[in-house]
Amino acid sequence: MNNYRSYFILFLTSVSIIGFSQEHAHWSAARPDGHAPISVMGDHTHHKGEVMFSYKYMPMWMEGSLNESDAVSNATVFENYMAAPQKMQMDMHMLGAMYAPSEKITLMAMVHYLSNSMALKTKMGMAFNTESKGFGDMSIAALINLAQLPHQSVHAMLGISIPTGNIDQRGNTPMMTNAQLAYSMQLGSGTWDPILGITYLGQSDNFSWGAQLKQTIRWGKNNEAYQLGNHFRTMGWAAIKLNKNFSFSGSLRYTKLSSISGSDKDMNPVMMPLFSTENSGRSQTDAGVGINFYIPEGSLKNLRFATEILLPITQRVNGIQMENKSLATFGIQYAL
Ligand SMILES: [Cu+2]
Repeated sequence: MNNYRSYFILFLTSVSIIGFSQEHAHWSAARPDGHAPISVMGDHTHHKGEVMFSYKYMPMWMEGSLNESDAVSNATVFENYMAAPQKMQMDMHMLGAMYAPSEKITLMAMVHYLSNSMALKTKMGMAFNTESKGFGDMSIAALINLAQLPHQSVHAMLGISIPTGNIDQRGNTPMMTNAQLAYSMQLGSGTWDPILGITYLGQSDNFSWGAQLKQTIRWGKNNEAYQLGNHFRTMGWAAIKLNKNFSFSGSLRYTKLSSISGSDKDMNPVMMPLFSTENSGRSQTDAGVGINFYIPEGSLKNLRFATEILLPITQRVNGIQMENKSLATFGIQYAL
């Protein structure tokens, strides 16, 4: 009991020393690990009057099919479907802007440009490709500072995804000309979707860490008569500051994507697995490593470059869906 009491007193003393003895005791973004791993959106807030622009390129690769969590062959897919997806690459380009009208609130806007390509094979052995590209859904959000503790901070995210992405992407296949492409090849949700999140950040002299919970809530049905599944993500990360320019990060991320409800009548579910909403919804855990580079002074002050790669450790899909292989993020950020 005595031990606990002395640890508690020691803890309180050190918190008070950290809390009251330092001039700049607040959490600070002005260091390489002052931003989370680059794949995390809305991780940081800005001081009043600050503006930041960012560009991120996020390619994602998929290959082969899973039945729940087991790999399945083309032959198995052909037992029930006319075609089987082989490989898919989804490239996302994101342009973002942030502006803080006050210390309490930072506003964010993001525009997405998507380019998707899927290689398939028919039951008869013919290989073919489908492609889609164009603007995806835009999003706007407010980040609200809830707490500024010594070297720690908490902020909430309140946002909305605006259905600017086209959901009538079509292409020619050996089975049909001008066929509606699969749900995952479409460029948006077709619905106005609220986004809610909360982020916690902490840092010491040479380390930083954080966690974020985020939920996209799909709202109503789109004009193709379906609704994408809710999208829940939670991630935790830790980074080591090597010097004033570089930091390395490690992260863990859990994603749960719920099933699609309703269905697009232009998609015949026996054509291929991804045309059936039974084959939608998945959960996945990823591990990531990243590097952040930051320029703290000079004419390029507040310019950042960062990259991160996330690899799935476990994934489980509903029915038969493609297997996720990896997600990379390359980003540039510049604050004025
Ligand atoms: Cu920013």
